Amino acid sequence: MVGSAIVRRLRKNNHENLVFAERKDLDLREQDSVREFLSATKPDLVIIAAAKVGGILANRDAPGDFILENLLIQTNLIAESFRAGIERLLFLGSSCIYPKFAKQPISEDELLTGMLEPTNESYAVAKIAGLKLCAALSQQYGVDYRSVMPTNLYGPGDNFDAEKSHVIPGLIRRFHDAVQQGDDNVVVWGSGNPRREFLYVDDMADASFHVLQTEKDSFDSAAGINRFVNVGSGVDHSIRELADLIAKTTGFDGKITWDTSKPDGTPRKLLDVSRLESLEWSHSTGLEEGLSRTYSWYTQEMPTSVQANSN
Ligand code: GFB
Repeated sequence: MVGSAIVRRLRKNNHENLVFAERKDLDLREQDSVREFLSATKPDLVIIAAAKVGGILANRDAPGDFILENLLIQTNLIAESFRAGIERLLFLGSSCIYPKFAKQPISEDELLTGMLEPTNESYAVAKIAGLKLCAALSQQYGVDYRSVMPTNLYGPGDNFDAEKSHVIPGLIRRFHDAVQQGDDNVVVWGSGNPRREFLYVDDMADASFHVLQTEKDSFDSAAGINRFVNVGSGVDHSIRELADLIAKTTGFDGKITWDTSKPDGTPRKLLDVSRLESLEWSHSTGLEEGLSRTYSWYTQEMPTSVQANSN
């Protein structure tokens, strides 16, 4: 989802000289394959949008896969870029790097100040290692490896699996199916009380592009020693509010039942985006508009075979 959005954004600026690898063509978990790919394509700049991602249940149930695959993907790309003499790199992390009870809104200085949320500790540890690796290589060897920490992302190209996905695609899928099948009840996980900040994926791509365009001195003075900035909208919503908005977007007017046997996860995750604002970037797509665009994509462009099989 994010990689495709970044490619769209780069093409909008007439950057046609792009090389990218899709999962079927290059296994980023294989160090030799990554080395061969970089040596054959010789990029000036590497953007790491690839990761093993999933929603709260996928993370909770497969901690081994989440830590192992993410460490392999990012370490192979960062280490092999460094070995190949590539001076510039952008690593995409996640707002789950912060402590479960971080002070809200969460500033970059909250990193490593407390215990992580247990449901996504493996993923978070991998992402922390990735940003630290970029920062340490930059500090020691003078390369320019930057990181961005996005809040919860959504949009076209997302994974709409009913169980393993994040909350927005999971609920779009379930509410849409209920409307199609004439069901008057949809089950939503948890208590409805957790609060999350959501960012439309094309805004994330725009922010990534903006961070890459920023002069090194300006980036360094905003991002500090760990060389990363938060990317978010600065606005959060309860899951209850989100479920109501998705019901409205999909035309569902039945009942919502809360399954409190499912985990809530972090109580609140709202990023402090003042560092990015100091670099003169802010988001442009509000949640209602982003949901409506995502739902249009889901109903019009996502192949029906995938819609039918993605559970
Ligand atoms: O999107 P989600 O899985 O992300 O869940 P996290 C957000 C909240 O929505 C949780 C609730 O409180 C869920 O219990 N929720 C309600 C649902 N219904 C659903 C549903 O049908 N599907 C899902 N997925 N949630 C993930 C991390 O945490 O966020 C990842 O596990 C990553 O590692 C990602 O960082 C951005 O914010 O809880």
